[in-house]
Amino acid sequence: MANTQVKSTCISLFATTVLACFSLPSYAAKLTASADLKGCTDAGVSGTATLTEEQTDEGIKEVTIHLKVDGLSDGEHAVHIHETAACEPCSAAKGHHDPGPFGQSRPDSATDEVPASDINHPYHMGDLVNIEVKNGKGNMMHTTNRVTLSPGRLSLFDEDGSSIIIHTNADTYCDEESDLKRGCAGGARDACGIIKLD
Ligand SMILES: [Cu+2]
Repeated sequence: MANTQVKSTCISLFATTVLACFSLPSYAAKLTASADLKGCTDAGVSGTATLTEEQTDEGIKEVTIHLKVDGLSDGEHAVHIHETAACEPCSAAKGHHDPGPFGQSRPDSATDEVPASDINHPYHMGDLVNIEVKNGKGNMMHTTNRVTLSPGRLSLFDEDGSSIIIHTNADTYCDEESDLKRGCAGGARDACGIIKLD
């Protein structure tokens, strides 16, 4: 009797070990990156972003972005991944991450005399959702399959890297049929952080 019990315990332990071995690779495959954000004009603004890539059972790569920011004005602010790993000045981050081939990456035309005719917005690969700031604190969690951390056509780590930008105003998601309304992608830039692989 005692022997049988020991045997069945061993079998179930074995089964647990095998299951654990099979589920390990999905954890090991997680790729992570992060960014420290600083204010573009206000030194009182700071934030962090963490980015985690996971693969679905079908092999689709999804990146979950967790963004926290302190010191911005209350309300909604546009958030995008911009096309260059540079934040000094914040305009150095250039337009929105968009490997194309059809789009232009520059929808921010609040100060331009002629609006940019960038009809790809809000469908650039780097276009995210607004972050809401309450009592000076903002928190956003968003999952996208438009970008990857791993190598490939949608990778944020292309030859000139990428940055994350928080804008002064909300992204109204610009659904005009032709030229976009000036500033519909959030206008001026409030905070920027270069995205780096962990
Ligand atoms: Cu932007």
